[in-house]
Amino acid sequence: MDFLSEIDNCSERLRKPEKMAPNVTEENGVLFESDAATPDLALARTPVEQADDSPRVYVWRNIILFAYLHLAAIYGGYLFLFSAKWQTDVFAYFLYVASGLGITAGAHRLWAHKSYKAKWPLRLILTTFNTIAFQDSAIDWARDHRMHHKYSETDADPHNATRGFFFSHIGWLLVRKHPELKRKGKGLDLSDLYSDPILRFQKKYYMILMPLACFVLPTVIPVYMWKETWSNAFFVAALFRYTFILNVTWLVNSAAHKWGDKPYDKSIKPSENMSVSLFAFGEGFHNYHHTFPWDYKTAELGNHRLNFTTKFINFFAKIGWAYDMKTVSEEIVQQRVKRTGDGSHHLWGWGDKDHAQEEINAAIRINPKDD
Ligand code: ST9
Ligand code: ZN
Ligand code: ZN
Repeated sequence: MDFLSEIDNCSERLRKPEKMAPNVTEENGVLFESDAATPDLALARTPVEQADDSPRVYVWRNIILFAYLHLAAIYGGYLFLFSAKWQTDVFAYFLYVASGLGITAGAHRLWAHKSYKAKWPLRLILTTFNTIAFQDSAIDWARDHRMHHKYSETDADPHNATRGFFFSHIGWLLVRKHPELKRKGKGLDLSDLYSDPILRFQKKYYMILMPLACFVLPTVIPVYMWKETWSNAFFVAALFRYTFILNVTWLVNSAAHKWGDKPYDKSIKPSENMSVSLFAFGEGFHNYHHTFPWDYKTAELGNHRLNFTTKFINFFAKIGWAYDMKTVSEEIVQQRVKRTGDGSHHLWGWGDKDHAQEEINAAIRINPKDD
């Protein structure tokens, strides 16, 4: 009987092989340069897309808070346009830039990816900016983001874009994390983050520092400094500004994992999305970024116009507070473009080094003259 039921089990498993090991995906993207296994810095195998059908466990506290936040932000947007003093609007814009940099130059490029190093005064500035952004402590942000790159588009990726636009945008913050993420996450090395006393301080006192930096001070400052109303200050400089930046950040996970060219690696979802880059200070060149995540520019050289974060880091490099910036050689980028790109690699114009000779020969030239 035992033997027969064992056979039954075996044939059942053979009929449904996906039930045997629903989460077989291991590393599904490079995180640090040391993860790369090919000379042009890719994984040894082609990344996969994977999501199982386990039920979502809703977190009603988050659903209610995010619903309120978005309604309040729409009202805040109206006040921003028609009611607030110009000083309040400028202040909200300043907070957008500062907290944006706390995410892009801080949590993302410095702490999640270690793509450059920063002396303590810059780390202090970035931690302050990061706290204004309220996207959880930089340590927790970097932990989730390392999972996002290492296990991209699988159940161990916190905002697995295989689950669709809504999930990768905001849905992932409304449900419990997938057990696969928690299991694989145990293998992450976060010792570099915990060795920084500034980051430890931020995490330890986050529930005091964050409300002050993100909501209380942005409301109190306009009221006391230029006699703004409490309501304009709260809805514009705190809630509208905060919600706006959240959505810009989430667009990198949703839109830039869905729409755009893939000049560096066509086997992955992340794409070059110019509109996202514009609002996210250079963080929308997402196909390049997932191909070479340790590059402090998160893009190829030449994209500086939309890459405010790179300018910010370069400025601090000039005064010595940022250093040891990692980047990728032109030669390796070209090898990847040729081997795994979708053929959309940009040419800046006639004579670009990537301009194929056949295209040059085939071009129609009016009154040609080579000087
Ligand atoms: C927010 C973050 O919005 C946005 C991040 C976006 C990332 C974008 C990246 C794009 C690139 C950069 C572009 C930047 C552009 C910026 C432009 C700016 C202009 N590894 O989390 P818990 C374990 S935040 C290892 O509670 P639940 C661990 O043991 C918005 N282990 O899971 C942990 O315990 P502990 C404001 C992990 O219970 C335990 O699981 N914040 C990992 O399933 C429990 O963890 C909110 O709204 C991991 N990665 O709850 C809060 N993760 O922590 C939202 C977990 O003690 N979050 N573990 O070590 C929550 O409420 C909850 O996390 C939850 C899941 C409900 C979503
Ligand atoms: Zn991504
Ligand atoms: Zn990243």
